[in-house]
Amino acid sequence: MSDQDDDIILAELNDEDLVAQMFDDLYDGLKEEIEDGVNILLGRDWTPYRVLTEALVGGMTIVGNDFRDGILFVPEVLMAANAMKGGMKILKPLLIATGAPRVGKMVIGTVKGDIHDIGKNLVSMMMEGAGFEVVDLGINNAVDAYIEALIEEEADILGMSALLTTTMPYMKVVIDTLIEKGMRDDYIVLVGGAPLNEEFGKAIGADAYCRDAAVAVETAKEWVARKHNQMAASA
Ligand code: B1M
Repeated sequence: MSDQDDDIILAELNDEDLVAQMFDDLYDGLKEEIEDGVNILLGRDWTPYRVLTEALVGGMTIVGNDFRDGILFVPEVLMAANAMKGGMKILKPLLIATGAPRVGKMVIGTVKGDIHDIGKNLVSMMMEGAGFEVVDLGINNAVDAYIEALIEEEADILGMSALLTTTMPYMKVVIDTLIEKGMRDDYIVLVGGAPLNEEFGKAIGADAYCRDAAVAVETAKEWVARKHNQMAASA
């Protein structure tokens, strides 16, 4: 960090400059600065959702692009991810504290072989904020972990996340196992992650592919309502 950066007082920056500085701080993996920035924006009446999407996800997109282009490497990206998690930790209770009634329960996890969890965590937070109960299985989940949790938790929704082209096919293994066990129709299956698309979601037999966390919430609400209507019609 340069001497000039040392002199920057985040609270004295206007919103636009503060967000730009937060992009730099996220890029540099400066967790404390990110936490300060989040608190300052919240103090300026930014909604938690706006802070999350504009300041944190915006910054992470730059990190992602430079990782892709070989400008950043794994250790730097880990530092950025750690800084992002610091910010998300502050926002989580605020996103959840909406007082929304419980609308359904989701078991979510990143698939076997994959340790990316930022997007999944974001989906969990947004789902909780929208009134869903979320059981987060973490990363690197084999099929048995999903199935045990679905049964034990009496969940309505299975959410799976994958960020690697090498791990996304594992989602089909999970769905095929649900079919083999005669359990597929008991759950709404939603999938997401940067390398996926609508076509892939359909091909593996998921109910829907969710482009981002906001779409995951809307899709989950839609499918839960649809399921309730079907149950009411057949009663
Ligand atoms: Co990794 N990584 N990484 N990485 N990493 C990617 C995914 C990559 C695209 C970067 C790149 O080259 N260009 C690339 C994958 C290439 C490919 O498969 N085609 C890649 C690679 C190659 C790797 C390693 C193999 C690198 C190596 O070791 N040589 C390695 C793999 C380790 C493993 O998993 N076995 C690896 C490791 C890592 C870190 C550990 C350093 C770190 C992860 C830290 C962590 O998650 N705790 C990391 C990171 C941070 C990334 C990038 C830069 C950012 C991912 C991220 O957090 N995005 C990523 C580049 C990129 O995506 N552009 C990259 C922000 C997040 C908010 O977005 O996760 O897309 P995203 O989630 C979104 C949506 O996709 C959707 O909603 C979310 C919120 O809006 N969504 C869902 C996601 N899951 C959902 C589930 C749902 C619904 C919606 O269920 C209902």
